[in-house]
Amino acid sequence: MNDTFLRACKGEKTEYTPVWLMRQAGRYLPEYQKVRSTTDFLSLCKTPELCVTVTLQPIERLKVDAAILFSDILIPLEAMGANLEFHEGRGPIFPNPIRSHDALSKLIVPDPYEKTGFVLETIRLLRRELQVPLIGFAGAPFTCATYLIEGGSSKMFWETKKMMYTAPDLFHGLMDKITETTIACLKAQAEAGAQALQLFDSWAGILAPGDFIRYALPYAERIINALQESGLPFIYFANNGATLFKYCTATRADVIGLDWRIDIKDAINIVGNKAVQGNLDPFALLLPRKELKERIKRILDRAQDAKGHIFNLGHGIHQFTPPEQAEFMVECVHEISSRQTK
Ligand code: 1CP
Repeated sequence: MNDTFLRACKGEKTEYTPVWLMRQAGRYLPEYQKVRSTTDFLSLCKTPELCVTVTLQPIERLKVDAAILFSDILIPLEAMGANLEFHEGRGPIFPNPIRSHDALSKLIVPDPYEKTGFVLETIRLLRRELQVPLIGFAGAPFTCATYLIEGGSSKMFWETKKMMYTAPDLFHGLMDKITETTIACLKAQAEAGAQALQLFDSWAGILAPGDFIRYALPYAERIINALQESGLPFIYFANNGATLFKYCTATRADVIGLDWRIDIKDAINIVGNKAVQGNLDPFALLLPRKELKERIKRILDRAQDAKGHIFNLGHGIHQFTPPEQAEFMVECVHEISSRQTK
């Protein structure tokens, strides 16, 4: 069993820097496209055998040091009773956005065993196959709330901010229900065999620091605290969060995820005694190999003082990335970091 990733999460020394890629299973891989050509996305998420297949694809191809469960942050929201649709090329849609107390009252806090047993079955099956640790995950409540309130993806987040500022009781009520749902889901993932947990706060960066502290962070923190009893390393990733790290660091998360908009050394100075994960710009994978390798080396060099470093992209891999470039990235991280630690 390769436990480099787990040791780095805990700030222990490793022979080389472990690496995985956010969204490493997905559309940039032809082998994923092949599976997807036979099934729609939501059916894929609900078929454990297929989820196992697509989770394993990048492990075999890229030789990464961790696997991430194939699922989606929106799956628990559907289990809460929100109607979820995926239209090809348009991303997720909630046709009945949550914008009233009446709509909120109809959402439930689902039992993950009853409503999302397929996720737990995927984890159990994966643990029999994997030689690297398995990461379970959920969306952070703020990020999940934006999808429910906007009715899908957004650029402006008009409805979300309108609710925060003009109907705070409704907003906090929704955050509360999502938080309870997320705690139950992550506890169930831990029981099923997940070996680390990551909370994706993809849209945290649209908030002013004061609003992040007031409207988002307390809910993420409740989840992190509730999962302490699982004993699993916890990664908190607030995307676009250069101005938010100091608050994320104050939580009990073991690892702080970094996007690419901050120099890793500056981030480590803020994060201090915790491990960090990141922070290559996903588009850097398009660079000629020589330049890509230089960028990887620079990040590894500048992360030498970290309590632990897990190399990753600063956000998910883009769907048009040539897979060979991702393979090359993993090779470079392993090669350069093994030399550094000798
Ligand atoms: O057509 C397809 O095949 C669907 C594309 C796809 C995939 C491959 C979606 C729809 N979700 C996923 C898998 C997924 N999503 C994983 C597991 C795969 C892996 O990491 O290897 C994970 C961890 C997620 C997490 C996720 N989903 C996030 C947080 C991470 C991030 O990128 O910020 C978010 C915001 C989502 C919502 C979502 N689901 C799918 C899409 C296209 C989106 C994003 C929509 C948007 O930009 O608002």
